Amino acid sequence: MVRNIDPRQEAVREEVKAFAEKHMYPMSEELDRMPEPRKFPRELYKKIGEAGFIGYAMPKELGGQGKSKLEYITLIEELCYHDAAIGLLCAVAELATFPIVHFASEEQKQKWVPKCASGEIIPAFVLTEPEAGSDAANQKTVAKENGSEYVVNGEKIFIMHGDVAELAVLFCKIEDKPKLSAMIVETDQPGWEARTLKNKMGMRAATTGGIILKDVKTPTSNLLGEVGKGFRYAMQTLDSARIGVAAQGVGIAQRALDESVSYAKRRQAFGQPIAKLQAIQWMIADMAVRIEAARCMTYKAVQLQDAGEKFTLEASMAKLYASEVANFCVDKAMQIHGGYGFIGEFSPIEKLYRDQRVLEIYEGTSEVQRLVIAGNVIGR
Ligand code: COS
Repeated sequence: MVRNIDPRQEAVREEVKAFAEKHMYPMSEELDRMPEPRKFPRELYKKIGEAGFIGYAMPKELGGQGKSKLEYITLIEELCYHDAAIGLLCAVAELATFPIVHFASEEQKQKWVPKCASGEIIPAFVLTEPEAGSDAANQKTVAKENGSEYVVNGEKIFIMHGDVAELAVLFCKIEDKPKLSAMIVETDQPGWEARTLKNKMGMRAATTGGIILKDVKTPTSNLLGEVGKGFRYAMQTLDSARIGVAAQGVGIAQRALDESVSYAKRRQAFGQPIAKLQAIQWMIADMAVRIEAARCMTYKAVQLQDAGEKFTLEASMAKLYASEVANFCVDKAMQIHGGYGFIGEFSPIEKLYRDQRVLEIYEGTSEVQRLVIAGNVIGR
């Protein structure tokens, strides 16, 4: 049972449920089991855009729905309850568009945000490199200024939607400047070579790309904000996106709990439903308590964000905790379901198990969250 902290959340849940029944469940298995080479689900992405979900938290004047971040986080939680990989399609669009909404010039915003919000174009947040994951500032990708253009060379990896994105918010160094900068790149430029990474464990509906940049050109007018502020923009974007990952965790964990309760009431052993067994009840109770705590932390972080207050610490705490809770709950759900959990044809538990694992890795590993938390608690 999910208790809302704001009446607007119920409307979001209803809206998502209706969408999920019509558009997500019919596609869910096909997208998860699609053989390699995997294809990005453009048709579904378009439908998500038409439903207004991609631009949910983006400003109305830029073609978004102008919803509060709390409503957006509820959207992600609820989408991920039904299918986390499909929910991720939305979360990635928000992650990639956030730096444009918040740090771009008015002209840049008008040019790109409405197209991202509607789902007409797919944006990607292009930060991680083969040797710069957690150590995000240590980038090797370099842009050289040549008249009115930047010429970019480098390599990026693990970029969500990077294989299909039409627009990239790219982080790199500009020549000899020591600090990162951010720029917008239209990916139809010669030298932009993107591929879909293969054999992903989970979250398969949302594809992941590897990108090589060979003399890729972008106008200097596509610089985002100021030279040298890229790392700060990336961190502020990730602060926001980490609440989204927490919401993914809450949605997945709640699904694992609901599936477990329903199964435990149906499944008979030793002459009674296993829900009557204390061993099962304790697992259900441990799941329920953790989900409640993760949900409270997630909503607190996003309420701070909506209030315009600093929320770096709370976002990291929520992301760390909710992703660990998702892992815990899915593992317990697997134990409760036994063989019916381990074999994918019988229940969604096997998919939940694969989908949740990346939450402790992307948008800052659990170890990075602990660094951020300790840095905020202890001080520098
Ligand atoms: N908001 C605004 N500014 C921030 C910030 C935040 N949340 N966090 C750091 N900054 C700023 C600092 O104020 C500092 O600014 P100045 O250079 O002007 O002083 C600068 O960024 C560097 O800060 P800091 O020294 O804390 O950075 P570190 O290199 O120590 O950061 C971690 C280390 C590990 C926290 C950071 O690199 C990180 O989050 N890594 C993970 C990256 C990630 O999530 N990757 C996933 C990619 S997306 S799937």
